Amino acid sequence: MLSSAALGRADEVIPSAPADITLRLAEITADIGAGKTVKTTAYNGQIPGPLLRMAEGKKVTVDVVNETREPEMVHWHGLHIPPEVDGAMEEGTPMVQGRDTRRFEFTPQPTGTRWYHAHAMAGHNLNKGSYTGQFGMLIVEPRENPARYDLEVPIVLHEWDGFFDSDMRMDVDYRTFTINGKILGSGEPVHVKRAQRVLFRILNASATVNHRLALPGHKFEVVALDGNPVTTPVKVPVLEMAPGERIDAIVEMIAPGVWILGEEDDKQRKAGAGIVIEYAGAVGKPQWTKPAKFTWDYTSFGGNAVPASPVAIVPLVFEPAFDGNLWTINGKSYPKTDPFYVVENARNRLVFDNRTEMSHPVHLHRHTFEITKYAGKSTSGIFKDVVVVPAKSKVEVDLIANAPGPSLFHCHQQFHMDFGFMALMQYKS
Ligand SMILES: [Cu+2]
Repeated sequence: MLSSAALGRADEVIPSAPADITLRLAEITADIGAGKTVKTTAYNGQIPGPLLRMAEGKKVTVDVVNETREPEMVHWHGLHIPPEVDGAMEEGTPMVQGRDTRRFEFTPQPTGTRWYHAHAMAGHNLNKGSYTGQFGMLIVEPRENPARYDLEVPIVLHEWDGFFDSDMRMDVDYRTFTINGKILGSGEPVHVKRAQRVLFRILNASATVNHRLALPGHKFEVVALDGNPVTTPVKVPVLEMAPGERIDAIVEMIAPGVWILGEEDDKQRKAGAGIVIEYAGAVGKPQWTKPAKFTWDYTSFGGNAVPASPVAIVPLVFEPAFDGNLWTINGKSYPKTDPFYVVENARNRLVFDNRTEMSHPVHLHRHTFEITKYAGKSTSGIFKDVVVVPAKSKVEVDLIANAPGPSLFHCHQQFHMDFGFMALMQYKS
């Protein structure tokens, strides 16, 4: 506790000096365009929350002012920070009680596209946790920016008006989708110029929905996954992202016009999942054309280095339980799951063995892992904190365990996390 307390603090008593950042949690009625509003809890009265920029290795203080009646938690997704401030009750981060304020202090690392969001159980309440407006992008800036681009555009996906699509209440569906808090056609277009290199920083802040995005007439050069530069930047026509994932992609503006950057699925795009990209001087109705069939494959961005042998191999088996209402890790559902153990300062291999009929985007807090084998294919140099484990497949990831303390591991699909798909990773003593 002592060593990590030196790196991160969660204080109840607020010193008089103002914090670097203040996040005010309150219920708002947000105008999302097309005559629609949503009533939800959000940060600083806006959706998404403010785009935060922090400098690598420079300590920050954040005041979380909870103006709601309910205890809340802000999780710093993708940061390697101590459990006391990471933002997960299960790791020991203190909740911010209703009508209370707490100051968090930590040193952000590593650099890249990160994000912050609510971390609470929602169960069947579709107005809680990641179903709400409590999400925002966080960029941890490197001392020197390695990428060459002319314009940076954050793209944040979310959805609203959730409902259960049957009496069984096992699958959540949505009536409305937004990018950067607005229904397609309602927000300000992204203004670009011919020959510009535009860096899109894209975040799927959905509670439960996978997205596939395209921009007709253009390709995405994927330069980073979950904020971490890839070994082999490749141009692709479609980006695929599960809840929690981020993609940094550079688009060369080579096709003047007015376009829709949008979800491939017609139903979701027509329900709002898109944003207009407008070239200077171009006029007319935003154009959409369906992309050619494309299979997203993480390993296309990887290399072929052979990883060193791990000192420990940790199997994690995912199975449904009972009538499919619960998920299990190694035979048990959270909170009854057993912690799994890794060896400190060593290479540990986690083997995700998905024996279920659907894919799961699993997330490990406070660490970054490297994909070493994906559905039978060896790869290297792809560093992530969320990875989609396809149905009936195995994914192996290596992790250098250098952030002692409890770390939460869970499916980032909120409805799966809430129904058992969660366990704690601990360091062997
Ligand atoms: Cu899942």
